Amino acid sequence: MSEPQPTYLSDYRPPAYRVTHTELTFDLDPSATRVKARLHLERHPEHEPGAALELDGEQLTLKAIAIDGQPLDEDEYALTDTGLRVHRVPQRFLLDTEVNIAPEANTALEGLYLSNGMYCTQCEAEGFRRITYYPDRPDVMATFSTTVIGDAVQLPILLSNGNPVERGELPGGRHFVTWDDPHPKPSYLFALVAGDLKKVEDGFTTMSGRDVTLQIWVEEENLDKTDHAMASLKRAMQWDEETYAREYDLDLFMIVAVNDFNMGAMENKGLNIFNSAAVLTHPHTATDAAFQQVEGIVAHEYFHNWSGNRVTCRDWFQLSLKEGFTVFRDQCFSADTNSAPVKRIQDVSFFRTAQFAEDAGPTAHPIRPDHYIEITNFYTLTIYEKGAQVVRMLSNLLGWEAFRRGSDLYFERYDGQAVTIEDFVGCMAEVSGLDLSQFMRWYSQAGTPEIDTQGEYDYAKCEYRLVLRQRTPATPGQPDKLPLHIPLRLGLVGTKSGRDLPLTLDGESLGSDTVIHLREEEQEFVFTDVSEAPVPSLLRGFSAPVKLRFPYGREDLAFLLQHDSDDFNRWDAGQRLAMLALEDLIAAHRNGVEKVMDTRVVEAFRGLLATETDDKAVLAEMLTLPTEAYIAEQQALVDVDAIHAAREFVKQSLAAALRDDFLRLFEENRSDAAYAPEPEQIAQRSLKNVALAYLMAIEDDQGIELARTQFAADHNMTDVRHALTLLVHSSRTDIAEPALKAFGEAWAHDPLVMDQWFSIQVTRPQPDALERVKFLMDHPAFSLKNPNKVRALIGAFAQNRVNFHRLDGAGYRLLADVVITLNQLNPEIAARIITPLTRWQRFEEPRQELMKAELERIRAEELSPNVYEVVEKALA
Ligand code: B3K
Ligand code: ZN
Repeated sequence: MSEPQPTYLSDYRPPAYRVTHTELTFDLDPSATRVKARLHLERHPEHEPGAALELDGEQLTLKAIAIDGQPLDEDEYALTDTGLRVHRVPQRFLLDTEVNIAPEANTALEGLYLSNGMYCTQCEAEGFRRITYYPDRPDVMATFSTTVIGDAVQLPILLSNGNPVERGELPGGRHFVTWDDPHPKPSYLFALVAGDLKKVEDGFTTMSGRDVTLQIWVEEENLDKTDHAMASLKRAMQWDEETYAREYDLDLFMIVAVNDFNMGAMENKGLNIFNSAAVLTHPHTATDAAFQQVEGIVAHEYFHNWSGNRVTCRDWFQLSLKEGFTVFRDQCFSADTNSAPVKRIQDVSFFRTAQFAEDAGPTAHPIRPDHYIEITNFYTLTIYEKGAQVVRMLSNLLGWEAFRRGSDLYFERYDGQAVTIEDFVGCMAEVSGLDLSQFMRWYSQAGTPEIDTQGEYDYAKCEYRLVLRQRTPATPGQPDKLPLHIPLRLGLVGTKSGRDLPLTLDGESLGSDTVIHLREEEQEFVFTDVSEAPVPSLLRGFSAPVKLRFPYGREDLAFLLQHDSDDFNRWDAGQRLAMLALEDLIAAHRNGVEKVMDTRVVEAFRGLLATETDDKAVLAEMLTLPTEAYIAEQQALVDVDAIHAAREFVKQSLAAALRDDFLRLFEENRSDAAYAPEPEQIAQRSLKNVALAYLMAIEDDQGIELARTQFAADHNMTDVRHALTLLVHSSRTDIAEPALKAFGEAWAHDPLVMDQWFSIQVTRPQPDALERVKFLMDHPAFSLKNPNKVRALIGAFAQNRVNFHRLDGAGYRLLADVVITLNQLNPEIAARIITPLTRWQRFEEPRQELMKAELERIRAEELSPNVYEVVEKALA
């Protein structure tokens, strides 16, 4: 393989030829599927006559090619590894091609492949070029007509985008269905599914009174696991009508569940294809978190119908245009259907751990990158989650009403077009009159801005002075950064009253909760008429994706934890307080000094446990300590063992000091009610399970017994999995092993439960975790060809802080071995699973050297562009 070359945003040119209509015929066969394509092409008005026709195509065997019915001579076109060029074409013409492809040999799971005997496709971003020769770029939008032919017995169901218009029998036991998709779409939204599938059907009447048939297609044994996805889909359809006035536009909406899938799901027009893990749920097989995730992903893919499909991206540099906006939409939907503060807490906590780490690592990139080698590597937390944070900032800057007008304008003006981030932000500027030019830097500048804040109360003048300084650290390729426009939501909480104080800035009174705009490198804000000394509550609701430092004392944080009117910041104050204690303990561990628990944390927790609360889900979050991964993010250099020891110590100290409170909490929140994935029940279960985790922290007989009983009661997967995890992660092998064995045997037939069984074992802190991974890689339920299995076993192990980072380097070696194998089988997954190794600079010696050595070993292989790009960056 030659060295892969980058693609640059600055090289964008409109396509020379556009496709107005695409006719496809698939004659399905595992080793030789025949794909006939008839493309209706015409030259783009901006292009000179005589431009050659360039089509993308990979791993295709060309059998026939003709223009306007005339077969081409060999000297009239040229074939390369990446496509096909026809030297001379008319202004308007029909191109007919016929190619052969081999779905059964497709382990990359891009293009057309086989999963459990079922044919399916994944075309985003550039998979369609593995199906047929085509201008495989999002700014070419065509209507599609697709005929699928297959064996009538093995493949009774034949699906594609749009509406079925014709079906019939064919000789040799074959049959066909023709589908028509009237909405022009880019090739990345094409989909085909064929297999022995069963459906669950329901309906939805849109706001204009049209009846839409909703279908979820699954393998027969999963028919009982579709209720929640169907209910979520209907809620999402309703929500998008109520919130954005967006209505569905076909008569049929289908979801198909497949076992082998590289990511969560795909928004193909009218035919969403889902990883079975992102759609199937049952109280006995899926946890509350999985139920909520399914709801969010079903909604996300559905919302793409407008933000992505009707209005799509001009090129892949604009990926965040559809992903950032759609994540923002699904986050708001989930906040409206569940506990809004908890949704925010969970999203932010994940963001600050994982996206901040990406921004601080060698693959840091802006929300709109300016070059890439392999676009598949750019489906990142930055594009998705930071992109969503930026849209959220826009919605807050404009206010909901103006933001809605901006989104209406965007959908109306650009319907059926492929557009850019400027087009989107332009609509927001146009409807609001705001100058968003500085704001645009959020899209081009990588890295997490850091804000240093100082605050001072002047008793004599009754003034509170806030000084803010922003700085974005250098990231690869971007040494110098400009100041960003950062909206900071805040309040001042009076230390006497415990209430939000009225805010007056420059003579203007702003209520008790306001947004200030930081635009300069350094800015001062003086609040007047502040009647008592306040503690500032800053960055409420995480109003901007930044790291904010303020020299809070522990009393200040305990105070905010008790009094802040913003639930998110109450939670955050608790996290900051715990972090201060954890930092002391990490230092003590490193210096070999005896660890002493900070009583203020204990008292703060006691306070939380003593107060009545109406949102149990928020309380459960407040009682949860920062994860080891989050703590690691806060350290200059990561000392894995010290972090683990410190966190365990805090957990055990809290458990010992507050044992009776946790026991009471556990008992009060136990319930025998039939399982329902409803917010109140979920909240109650999380609170009970947080309590159980503390009770198990000291591993006394009573804690063990409660976990054992909860596991044995087998009431629902949330409780069973939590109890089993606590047991397996404890030192009580005598109880854990039989439970694990029983669970593994009972669920051997269910791949999604087996994924959980794998993860539970390989995340245990005990030193045998790595040996278990090796052992389980030979388990009949494991396969490196299945991305879910790779994530459940290898991905989960790489999150096992103490064992992945073993000082003998065996954890790193194991991951590198898997990357080397997957580089051949499935480059997309290989380039993802390697991430933890790329963060080597964050660790202390000797770990740095060990990790680097494994990256170098990978680099010596013949690499796919995907892995090549990541490894080169990591070692640069
Ligand atoms: N748009 C898809 C992701 C495609 C990833 C391709 N490697 C799912 C989503 O974001 O909805
Ligand atoms: Zn998406």
